[in-house]
Amino acid sequence: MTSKSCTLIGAPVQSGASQPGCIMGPDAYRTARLAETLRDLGHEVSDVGNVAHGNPENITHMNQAIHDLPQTVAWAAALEKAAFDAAQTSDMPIFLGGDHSLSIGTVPGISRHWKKEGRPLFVLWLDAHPDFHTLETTRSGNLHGTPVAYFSGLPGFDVYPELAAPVDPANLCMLGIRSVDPAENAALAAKNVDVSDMRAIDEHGIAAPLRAFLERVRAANGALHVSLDVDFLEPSIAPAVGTTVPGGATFREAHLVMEMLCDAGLVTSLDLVELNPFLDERGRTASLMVDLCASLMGRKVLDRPTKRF
Ligand code: NNH
Ligand code: MN
Ligand code: MN
Ligand code: MN
Repeated sequence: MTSKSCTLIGAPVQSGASQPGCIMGPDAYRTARLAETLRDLGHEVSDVGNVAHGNPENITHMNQAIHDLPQTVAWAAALEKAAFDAAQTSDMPIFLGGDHSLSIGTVPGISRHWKKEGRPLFVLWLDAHPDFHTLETTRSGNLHGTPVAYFSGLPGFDVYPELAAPVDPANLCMLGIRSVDPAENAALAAKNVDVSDMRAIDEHGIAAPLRAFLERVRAANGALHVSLDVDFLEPSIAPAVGTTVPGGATFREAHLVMEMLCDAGLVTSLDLVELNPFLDERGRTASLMVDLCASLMGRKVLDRPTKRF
């Protein structure tokens, strides 16, 4: 792949998850040598450090289950700006999470940039969960369950920042889904979202739905944001996540997705989310996420280095 300018942006968000630990995510990726790995592939990499948020405002919502709303909204505002700014200057902003509530900021910032450039944004959501709750429907109150409903323009998000450029639900593709709450299921059906759950992937393979989606992105001259949740992966290969669900993507399925994305050359930004290093085993999940990133950015199977640790 041609050399890209990559910007690493730390987003140590954990207010959207039920248990602490994602705050350590960005430094785990640094420790696992993400920047050096991308440089070895010929890319120009700058690590701009971690984003910080402003003072949280006193925001409330009538759904009493919701927790940490003010802090999550403060993160969203800061990350929306960081994402918009990074997209002006970088071929490939890469957000180092942090729980998935960081996408409440990153995707809207990226989509504001592409609206200005006159290109539609498409989003590939690699996750066990669709994260399609509204503030009314979430029962857990964990706001990492809400980003896709919000940036797709569903109603009921008045307390989140105003969206400059909602993502058309027709421009979404979800792969790996296997834990869906009833209200999410109804909303996904109502918006006709392209969801390939694990049962469909078992039957048809992971390449077929991805290939069809990439053809749609290309036909529309779209930009493509990829949001990779650690729990997309089978827990036995990726234990460092608070919400493991059995039956996830295998090592090869996950690498194949990244290799096909690399070949398509359409990806313009990336979230790496939900890594909880407190739950990891000797850094293996962080290292796997770095290796998946390497496949996305041009490493071929035959170029994989022999592991020395
Ligand atoms: N749907 C569940 C909830 O709203 C799970 C969300 N958890 C995630 N999402 N890890 O990716 O709480
Ligand atoms: Mn909390
Ligand atoms: Mn998620
Ligand atoms: Mn998930």
